[in-house]
Amino acid sequence: MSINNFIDLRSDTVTVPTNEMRAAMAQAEVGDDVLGEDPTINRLQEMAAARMGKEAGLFVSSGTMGNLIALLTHCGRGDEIIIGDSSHIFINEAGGSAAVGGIHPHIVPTQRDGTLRLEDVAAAIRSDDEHHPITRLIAIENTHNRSGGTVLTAEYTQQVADLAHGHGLVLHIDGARLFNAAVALGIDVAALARAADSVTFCLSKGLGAPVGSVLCGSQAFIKTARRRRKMLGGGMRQAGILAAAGVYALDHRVDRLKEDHANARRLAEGIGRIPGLCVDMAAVQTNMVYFDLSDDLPFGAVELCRLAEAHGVKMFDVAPRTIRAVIHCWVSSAEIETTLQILSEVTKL
Ligand code: TLP
Repeated sequence: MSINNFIDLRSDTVTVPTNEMRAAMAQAEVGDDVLGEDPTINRLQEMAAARMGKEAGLFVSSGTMGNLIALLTHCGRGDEIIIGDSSHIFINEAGGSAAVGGIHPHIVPTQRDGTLRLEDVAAAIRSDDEHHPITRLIAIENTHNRSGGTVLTAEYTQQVADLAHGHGLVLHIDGARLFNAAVALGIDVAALARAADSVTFCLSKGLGAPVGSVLCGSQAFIKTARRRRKMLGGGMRQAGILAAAGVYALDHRVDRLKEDHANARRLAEGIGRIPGLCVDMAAVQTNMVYFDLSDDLPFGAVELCRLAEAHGVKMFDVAPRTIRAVIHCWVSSAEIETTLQILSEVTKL
């Protein structure tokens, strides 16, 4: 099951397409998508919109591009967006919305469970004063990556949407792993997306496609988003070959995410039993395990990752004493056990 002979837990972005997915890609009907004539892309966009409970969808090259296009579509230069201080948009998207769109980020603290406190968001909304930027949008992230892959509920999402709409703002969801959230909650993904004005989700993470995300929203929103995508050079041509992997993923790879969640829990429980390592089990809700090195271990996260890699397990050090392990379809339950053995071995003093 491993990828290139490693148990690769760095991210679910490392997943490679299965033979069945590759066959679907090879057989895809294609056309010029800038002219709207790629039947496979059109199909993926329709499927995605239907799943999200939105009118329309737009196939984009990545989660980062989906978020950027959403922000460029909702906001103008000098407008302000309210986002979490540990959101992917704030930390990991190269400042794209500021660089490309002149959009001003107003950050509020992300809580341990990945939510933003409604009071903090409300306090961040600007008053009508010519000194201020104009608040235009609130963005939340579900699942929340840096909080451990934590799940935001439909009720919470609705509360943020009500707050946004009550102030004439829009709500965008970075739903890179929204299907993980829906599977963890055992609900229809549309229940998590419905209240938002736009949502983007990734095909190239736990769903196992090699490329792509879909941005969904109203017909009018997607019409403008298409123009923004073109502006960014993201108008692809016969990309139905890529979209076919997405269609296959939506048809065949969603329900199995629960296996990844079960494996993540098994890994977390095992790590919790290894002296020198600690896990906050409350944060292990989907396919991610963030764990800390206790002070008595004489080395840090970089060194532990290096030792584990030398034994065939790749992980990312995300802070000096914190490591992230992400479970996906190329990690078997047997490899969870192997990983635990290796971690016990390399942390022995
Ligand atoms: N996250 C990647 C890295 O960029 C950190 C990962 O390995 O987790 N939103 C969220 C919540 C994400 O976690 C990611 C990717 C994205 C957006 C961006 O997706 P891509 O990589 O397709 O641009």
